[in-house]
This record gives sequence, structure tokens and C-alpha cells, in this order.
Amino acid sequence: MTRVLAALTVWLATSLPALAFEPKPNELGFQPPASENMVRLEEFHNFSWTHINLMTIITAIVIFVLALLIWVAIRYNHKANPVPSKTTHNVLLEVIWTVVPVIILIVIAVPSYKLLFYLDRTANPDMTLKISGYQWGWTYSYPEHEGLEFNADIIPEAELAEYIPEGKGRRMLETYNPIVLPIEKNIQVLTTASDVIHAWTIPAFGIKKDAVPGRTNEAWVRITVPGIYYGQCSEICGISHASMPISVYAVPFEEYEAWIACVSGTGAESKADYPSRACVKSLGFDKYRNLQNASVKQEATNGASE
Ligand SMILES: [Cu+2]
Repeated sequence: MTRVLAALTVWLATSLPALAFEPKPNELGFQPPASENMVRLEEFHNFSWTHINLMTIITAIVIFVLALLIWVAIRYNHKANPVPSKTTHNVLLEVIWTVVPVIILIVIAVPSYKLLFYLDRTANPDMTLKISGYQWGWTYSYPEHEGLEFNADIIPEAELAEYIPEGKGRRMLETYNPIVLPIEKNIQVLTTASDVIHAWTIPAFGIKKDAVPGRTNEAWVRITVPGIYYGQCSEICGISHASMPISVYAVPFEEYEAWIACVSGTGAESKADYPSRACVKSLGFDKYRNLQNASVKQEATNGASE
């Protein structure tokens, strides 16, 4: 039994395609985590011998139920068991199949609540990012910087090469104005919406937060790895639901400050149609596209040798 589980885990791990902070074809499992939030989410989900996790529990339940079904089908089919028993009650069995699931649920609930409270909010945010969803895009504002607010709409495939270094742009995931955030800072994320319910989601950050009109929801993230991150609206919100991606450049704090100065300044970039994109370009943040692939490769080799 344990050998089968181990073999299954190895197979799952090795059948994963190359890692990156973006969706890949035929992907199994999560994108690599870029925050403590996502590390903990993954730990709670992924298989491990050392702590309670959902993969072990559901795998055990599936194998157990499958074994019961096979046993019943073989042992009690019409041929093998022509005269069926008329038994209808078994007190011990009924108590067991009620109590055992309750125990399983309690075992899951304890780490689950711990994680929920951890993900809920950060006590001491270093900065705030306000997000408002609309059909079809996102409005971002940085309340610590008066007047710094922009819309992020999707770049159609045909225009990608105009805004992103050749061949690096991701179809259906890039926005004219990307968000720029600092790494190693506690970022408070506030979401709302102006028309219908949307959901602001970045898998690598471990955030999936509904954006509800007339209400403010809170999440937080402390990004640990510089890079370019993608997400998508995750609440079916209408015909162009698939066309409101999220694209984030996570950079060291000094570079983030340079970007803030650039977008809030009076320079040519700040007057451009897409000031955030213009500043990302002039500050050379697209270098993180290459770094990202290199560091992810590094991470993947480290993981394999562990
Ligand atoms: Cu939406």
C-alpha cells in the first residue's frame, strides 16, 4: 500500500512539465509558489509523510472505496452468491461508518483553520494595492501614492510583440498596464468591483479573492521571488471573462521605488497611453523574464536532488 502511494507520488512528480509562474500545457499540480501563503497551501494539499495533507487522505479513501467495490462485485455477484443474505442492520458497522468520517473531518479541520487564519490578513502591511474589477479588466490604485491609478486591459495576441520583448509575451495573459509590486514586503490586497462579481487570482501568490460590488475583501501577500506572475479572473463574470488577465512584475524594493517615481512623475513615460508599461520598459523590468526561467530551473534541479 505505502509502496503504491510512493510510486504514484514519484510518477506524478516526474510527469510534471517544466516549472514556471504561468500556466503550461498539460499541467498537473500547482505553479511553483512565490509566497509563504502558497508554500503553506501546497503543503496542506500535496502528498507528504511528515504532516497531515489532503492528498494522502483522499488517496487512501479512494483506494479503500475502490477495494470495497471490487470485493462486492466479485464476492457477491449473482453467480458467486446466488442466495443473498437478508441482513439489514449492523449496529457496530453503522457506528463505525458514522464516527470514522467525523474523525477524518476533524483531522482535516484543524490544519485547515490554522491556514485560513494565516491567509486572512497581514497585521502590519507595508503597502496597499486596491483592485477593482470591471467588465473587462482591472483598475489598480496605490493609495500611498496620490493619484496613482490605472486600468489593466488585455493585450490582444496580434499586439503582443509591440509591448513585450519578441516571443516572450504570453497569449491571453498580458495587460497593457502591468502591476508592479515590491518583493519582501507585506502587501495588503483590497478587492472590489464596479459591475458584477469578479475574482482576483494569482496562483503563485496563493491568492484567490472575490471582487464584489459594494464590498471590500481583503487578502495579502509577501512575494519572495522576483519575476513575472500571471493570473486570471476566476469568477465567471460574463462573455469576456477569459479576457481579463492579471500580470504582475515583482521586483526588488529599490526598483519598485524607481517605477513609482516614473509613473507618478512628469516624464514622458507618465504621459504615455500606458504609463505602467512605459515605465516597465524604460526601467528594463523585462530582464526578469529571463531570470525567472533561470531561477525556476535552479529550483527544479534543487527539488529533484532533495
Ligand atoms: Cu471577471
